[in-house]
Amino acid sequence: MASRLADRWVLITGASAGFGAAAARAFAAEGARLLLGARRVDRLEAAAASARAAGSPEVHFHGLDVALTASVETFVRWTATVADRIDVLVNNAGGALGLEPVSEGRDEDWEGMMQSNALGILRMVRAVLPRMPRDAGATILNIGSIAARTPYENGAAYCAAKAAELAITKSLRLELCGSGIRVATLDPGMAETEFSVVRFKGDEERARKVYAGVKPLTPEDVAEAMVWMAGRPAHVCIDEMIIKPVDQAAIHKVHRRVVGG
Ligand code: NDP
Ligand code: 8X3
Repeated sequence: MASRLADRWVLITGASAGFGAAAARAFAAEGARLLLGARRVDRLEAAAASARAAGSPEVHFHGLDVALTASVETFVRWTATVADRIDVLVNNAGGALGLEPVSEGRDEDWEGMMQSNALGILRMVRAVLPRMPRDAGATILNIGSIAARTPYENGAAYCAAKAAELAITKSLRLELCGSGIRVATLDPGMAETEFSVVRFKGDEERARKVYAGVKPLTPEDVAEAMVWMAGRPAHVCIDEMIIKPVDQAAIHKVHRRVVGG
């Protein structure tokens, strides 16, 4: 049976790395057509090439900074030059900046996290909604985090930004009830991507320690869940999915194997 996602137009934000780049490959393998956005255009070019190799009939990419309204509007206007509609919007762009107590927090980190993880979703949805078909299985899929549900010390601003993502998702589902557009959140736990390198501002050794002795989720694990959620029959909405590694029973309860043991 042909995939329900075949020939659908799927827009993925933050497609230059991690979950977003893996999602591009996974939707491509279903035969979806892709619109990819992120700030690093050279990395988008590589992600687009991988997606074409994975089977997408059509892949386009364009620079996008979801923290800037003008950039979002330019991006969505550009989509109209290559695609007649947007069937699936994956709001994946985001991440964490810093891991400090509030007493030592930096305004630019707090503002950056709110911009990308929360306000970016509002901007993308506002711009894309006029281009989404009604009653045809259109999907808005927001990427949250278990951090939205269990706040942790030194993560106040990131946890708050992801809690905002969850609230935005729930409000949107109410606003769009009757439109036929489904609204979902996928909330991962620990996954090894560039997330920790970005959080620790390029300190790769510190980033590696986050995953020491653990078998974290891979970007492909998360992308597989995205494809499944967006590929349900048009009348079905998977409102929320939490996906964690088996080694992470809860945000603070991570089993670490002794290295070499
Ligand atoms: P990565 O750092 O590997 O990827 C983040 C992506 O977001 C990059 O493509 C980056 O592209 C993009 N991005 C960041 N800021 C912006 C912006 N302002 N405008 C456009 N694109 C932006 O991390 P992940 O793949 O892990 O993260 C993807 C999402 O998953 C994030 O929302 C993150 O919070 C969430 N998440 C991650 C978890 C993890 O453990 N890895 C767990 C739970 C949730 P560029 O820099 O080129 O703009
Ligand atoms: C990323 C997972 O636990 O680092 O959202 O916040 S965590």
